[in-house]
Amino acid sequence: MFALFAPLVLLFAVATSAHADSAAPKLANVTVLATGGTIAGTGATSTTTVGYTAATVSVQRLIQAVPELAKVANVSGEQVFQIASENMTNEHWLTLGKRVNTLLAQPNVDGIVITHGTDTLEETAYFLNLVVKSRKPVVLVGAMRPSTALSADGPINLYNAVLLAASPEAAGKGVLVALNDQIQAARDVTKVNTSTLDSFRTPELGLLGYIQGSKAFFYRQPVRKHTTESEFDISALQSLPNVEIVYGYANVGPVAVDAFMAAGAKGIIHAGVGDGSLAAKVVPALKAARAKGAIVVRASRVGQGILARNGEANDDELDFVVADTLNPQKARILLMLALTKTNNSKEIQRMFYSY
Ligand code: DAS
Repeated sequence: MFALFAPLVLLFAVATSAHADSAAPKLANVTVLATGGTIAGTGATSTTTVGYTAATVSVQRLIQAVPELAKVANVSGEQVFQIASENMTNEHWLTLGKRVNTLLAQPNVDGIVITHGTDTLEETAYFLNLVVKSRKPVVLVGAMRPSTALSADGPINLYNAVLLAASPEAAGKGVLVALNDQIQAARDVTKVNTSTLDSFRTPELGLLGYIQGSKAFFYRQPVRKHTTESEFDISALQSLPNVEIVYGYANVGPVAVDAFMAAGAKGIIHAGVGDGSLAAKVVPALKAARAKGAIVVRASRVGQGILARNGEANDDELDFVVADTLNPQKARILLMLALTKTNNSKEIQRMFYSY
């Protein structure tokens, strides 16, 4: 009797499974590149939120600790580095940027998440924003508490970052930073607190959106050029030009500028007080640096606002560049990449108004 119905049962089974397959959305392929940091950190007790060891947990264990990842993406992991991010170097950035571009050129990679220490996360994010040659999502994520802590933020931050990297809406918006349920732009985000969960902010220019209930919500997108619009190419680079930062404060003198120039700096970022003001005692050293061919960029230690050209100094006469709204650490990154293309100060000023 069953033999009569077997073909029908088989037909029904095939039809439902086909329907089920067609109903179930295909998950994006997301690669997690791990570099270390607090998100991979461990402490002696569950209440150790300072004085822990960063960069001890492997990428596989980070992924295994969040089984929910399998619901939002097909996740694979690579341990690129295992360092506290205060030890990030130009060489690390070149290695990471080249790996990201190699992976994103593969059709079976839909997005990338980079787990990273929070101390220099904003810098790595901005560097990648200028050198990634793809519109596919690249999301940097960290944590403010080590993996062993009560209410560790790493697992939910990683889940949100993978979900964001798997989201079609995240494509073409430049490199993104996702902590604390917020989506920030690589160019403008900065760490504003030494230890709290909401340390990553974009104080005046604003975050891009939120991640809530396993979904990404965008409300704005970056204006400045990034990723596929960028003129910078690191594929053939083995090093980056030596650019250093000098800090402005009451009573500052020329020693730091002179020392950096003696060490072979090709660019000086001056993190000045206020609107990038130059103390009279520093100006001769900066002029001498420019005369030796170094590019001098006026930035501000203040943190927000436009650095006005020909405001606190006659940049046209001094042949200096101004950083626009980039903080000193990000101005350094743009100047390093600019110097791989040109030594022309007017061309470099154009770049600071474009990226
Ligand atoms: N030392 C910090 C770093 O690796 C730890 C962290 O906050 O991630 O950036």
